[in-house]
Order: sequence, then C-alpha cells, then structure tokens
Amino acid sequence: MAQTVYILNGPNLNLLGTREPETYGHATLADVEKLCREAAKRHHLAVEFRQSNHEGELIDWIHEAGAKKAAGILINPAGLTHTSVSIRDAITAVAIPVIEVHISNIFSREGFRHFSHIAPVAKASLCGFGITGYALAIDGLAATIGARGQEVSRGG
Ligand code: CA2
Repeated sequence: MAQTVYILNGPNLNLLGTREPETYGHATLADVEKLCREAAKRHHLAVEFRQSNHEGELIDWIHEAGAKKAAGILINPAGLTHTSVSIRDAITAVAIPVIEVHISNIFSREGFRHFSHIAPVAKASLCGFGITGYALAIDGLAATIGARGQEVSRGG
C-alpha cells in the first residue's frame, strides 16, 4: 500500500486566490491540492490534504499522521508559524519528517514573519517559491524517505 503524506494548511489559507494576489498569487487552495496530488503521484505517495482555521485541529492532525506512521508531513502553518509553541511541540512529539512550506518569502516581509517556531524542529523549510514550493517540498520529502520515483521509460 502507498505511503501517505499529510499536507496541512493553517488559518486563512482557504482564502488563497481571493485576495492579496501580489503576495500569494492567483491560485486557489484547490489548485494547490491538485499540484500536490500530481507531485505525490510521481513518487507513488498517497495524499491527505487538509486545511483548518483552528490550531487544535492542526495539532490533532499532526498526532494522527504520527500515529498512522505517515511518510511525512508538509505543513504551511500560516500565521501560526510565528506564534505557536503548541504546533512546534506537536511536531517534536511525532517521529516522522515534517517539512515547513510557505508560499511567500517570509524573510522579505514584515519583521514579525522572520521568526518561525517551526523551522528549528522541521526537517527542512522552504519559502518564496509560490505554490510550486509545495511540489518541491514533496520531491524533497520523497528523496528524504527514499520513495520510489516515477520510472523513466526508455525508448528503443
Ligand atoms: O507565505 C505563506 O505561505 C504564509 O504562511 C501565509 C500566511 C502568513 O501569515 C505567513 O506569514 C506566510 C498567511 C496565510 C493567509 O493567506 C491568505 C491568502 C489570501 C488572502 C488572505 C490570506
């Protein structure tokens, strides 16, 4: 059975594509999900794609991914990146790789976005590539866990 990657999205990311296109682009969260499913398929990974505006629900899902021994978690904690010790603690408590993803370059924005509670406990952090960052993070996770990539078809 395929290994599963949990892709967790934090508060307000349900609004993606409706406002602030200069910062977050025009793609919707549904577009992000489609991109993730395509990237994961190339590595034969199944996807649990979720979004919540509630910190506790995100924490429950991190625990769930850990308990189910998921291949890993990609998380865009959104604003909670900069405030949530509890999400950091949940990540520390699970024994699976967690990759932090941000659509925008948090270091080129306001000072309060420069600090991440998540980065020190994440396997890797990636920001500034727009929604393409999610696909890049899936490729990185797959490389980390040694997931089987798409077989290259040989001609001739
Ligand atoms: O760049 C990212 O992915 C962020 O995680 C997005 C968060 C922000 O607080 C982080 O500093 C960086 C904001 C998510 C809210 O997204 C919206 C999208 C469209 C309209 C309004 C909010």
